[in-house]
Amino acid sequence: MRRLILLLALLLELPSFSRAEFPALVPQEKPDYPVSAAVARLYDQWNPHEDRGNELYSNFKYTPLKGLELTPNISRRDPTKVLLIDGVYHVWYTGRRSQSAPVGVQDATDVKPGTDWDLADIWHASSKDGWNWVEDKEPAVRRPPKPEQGFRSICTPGILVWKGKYYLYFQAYSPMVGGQVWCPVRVASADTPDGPWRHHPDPALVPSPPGSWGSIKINDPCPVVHHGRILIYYKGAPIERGPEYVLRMQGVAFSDNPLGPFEASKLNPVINSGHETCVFPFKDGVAALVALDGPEKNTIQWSPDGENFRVMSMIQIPPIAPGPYCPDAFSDSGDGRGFTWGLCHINPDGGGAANESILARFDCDLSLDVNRESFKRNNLRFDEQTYLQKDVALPRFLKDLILKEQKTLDIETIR
Ligand code: AAL
Repeated sequence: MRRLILLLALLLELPSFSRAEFPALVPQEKPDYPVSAAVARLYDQWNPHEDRGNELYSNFKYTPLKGLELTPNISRRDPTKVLLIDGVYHVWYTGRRSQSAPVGVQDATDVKPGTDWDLADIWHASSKDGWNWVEDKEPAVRRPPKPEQGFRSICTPGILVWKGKYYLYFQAYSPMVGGQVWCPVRVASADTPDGPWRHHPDPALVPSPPGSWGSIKINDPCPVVHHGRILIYYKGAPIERGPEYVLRMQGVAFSDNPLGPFEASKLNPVINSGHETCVFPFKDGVAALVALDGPEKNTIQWSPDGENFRVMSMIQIPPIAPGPYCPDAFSDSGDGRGFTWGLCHINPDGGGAANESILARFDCDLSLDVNRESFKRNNLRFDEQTYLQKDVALPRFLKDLILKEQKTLDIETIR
């Protein structure tokens, strides 16, 4: 009898032994037996099928634009979202045509730009196919006359279509660009994508109160429409600088009038990382591509209400300053479909504020309407040139420092 009871007990135990090994066929539901913290995260935070099953994960593949190639002393950067109106694609961007390349903020003059986005206007280009582009002969929106805010440079536009009219929001600098200078966002409007554009006298967004996170600059205005309201996302910067202060975070402001006033979210900043903004409707919420800076750099995030975001994926080589072609950015359908391509900028010599930029096209799969397996891949690997390029290869001064520290840091493995 005792033997029988023991055998029964063993048999009852058996299933739990077999359950204890995590199966090769990944369970769709979170297992109800104990799992490690990492496996729990696969279900609680990620997706049991990793990035393959994640609509907000993608790689990005780049193509130079025909018609907007690099030309000395001409810079094009920070494109808006791309619109498709009556069969023609439209984009607006920071355009600089100056006598010289940027010379740095200290040496800037009335005709020599300090940074890549100094002495700039808002330019417009159009395309029939999204690959070949034609730039207008003149800027779409010119700097306003002195002493109006923005007489030195207007740059980094964001486009909104609202009730059949077009609105461009942009950074407005006067007198200087670069460093800790006052930068509100101005707005110009037009009845058609080809203009003419009218400057509105009042700023659409101004920096936040002294002592707060965005007290000197509001950058990268990025409008979307969600739940009947206009939301403008932006990067803020405080006047104070130093390791204890906010470097780069993003906030949002709401209005039902494109000319404002916009009311800043009480929860700002709503994104703790990122550099240029890129926000788009996704399902019934709002998604953001967050790149370059901060602890959540190079992620895609999603929020049901536009104010409370969570990380949905981690991405590699994200587009810089992306302006996606996102047809439902302003339709407020409650069912945002995402996007498959857009424009971004590249610094041909690797970056920095004093270098010229070109616009480029990126393709991806951040769309609910396609399934492009090659864009869902992991394990991207790069060639020798990538690792040994400027800014990635170890520079001489760091090698000297490392050699000095090596004397005390590299101690015997076995002592
Ligand atoms: C960009 C944007 C803003 C910054 C500068 C010009 O890529 O983040 O516009 O001010 O760089």
